[in-house]
Amino acid sequence: MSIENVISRAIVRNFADKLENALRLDVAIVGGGPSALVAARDLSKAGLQVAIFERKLAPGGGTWGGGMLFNEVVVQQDALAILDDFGIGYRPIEDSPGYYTLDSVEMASGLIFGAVRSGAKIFNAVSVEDLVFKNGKINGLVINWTPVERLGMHVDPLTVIAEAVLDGTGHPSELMHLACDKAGIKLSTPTGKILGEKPMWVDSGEASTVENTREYYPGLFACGMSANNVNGGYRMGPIFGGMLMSGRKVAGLIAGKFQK
Ligand code: 48H
Repeated sequence: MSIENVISRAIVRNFADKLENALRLDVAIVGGGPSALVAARDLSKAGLQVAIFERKLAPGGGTWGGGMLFNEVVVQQDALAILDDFGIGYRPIEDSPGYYTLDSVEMASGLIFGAVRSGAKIFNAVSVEDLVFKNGKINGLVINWTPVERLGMHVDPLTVIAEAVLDGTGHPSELMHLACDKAGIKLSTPTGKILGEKPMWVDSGEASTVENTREYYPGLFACGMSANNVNGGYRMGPIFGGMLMSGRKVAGLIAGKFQK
């Protein structure tokens, strides 16, 4: 067999295996931002079968760009244990005890590597376009290639079945919108709907990101900025401790459901 065929066959076979194994999951995660990557690692380490579906070619979400494309981000003391778990470095900020800065490229790549190394599968360039919703229960996700979505091609999707789905789509809370708008789901918020993100207030936003991280309908969880948008929290700019801690919290909540 020619080397050209060897390469192509290996890729086709291994990708097909990977995708086939992800058609039934314990946890299907939408979006590969920092909160979702932490959740994916923790859930995989807890022995659950997990995959992330990420619209862009590069997972990592809003991590890469730091603050206004200055590729540094800030984390607070409470999140350092998570960075340590991933082997990601940081430096204290002079005169500001409890706050640290780190290279956003190291953070993005470290989180991705940690999630994949723990056993989570990441399907990049894949967009989640719908939920599987049967008899009032969320059963999984509807996926398609991002280029198909972007080019507006009329191509039917595939489906992934999962016990739990996690909205890690960041500011737009895409999965939660689908749940409300298409499935008619009432979320466990004061109005049953998405409350919407508030303007910048760093400390409040950091705290509420973690507080708002939870299950909003049986089997439907939100983390990171998505959770904050769903439950009306403030934004916080390029500080990422809340995102990391949100990922850890949601993994604990989801893993707890599987233990029951
Ligand atoms: C597949 C999708 C879909 C879809 C979206 O926004 P993210 O980085 O996620 P978080 O919440 O972990 O982190 C938020 C942080 O980056 C941030 O924006 C902060 C701290 N902002 C503060 C402020 O004040 O602005 O990543 C979400 C990911 C992205 O990579 C999207 O491409 C992806 O989700 N995504 N993937 N199918 N339907 N929708």
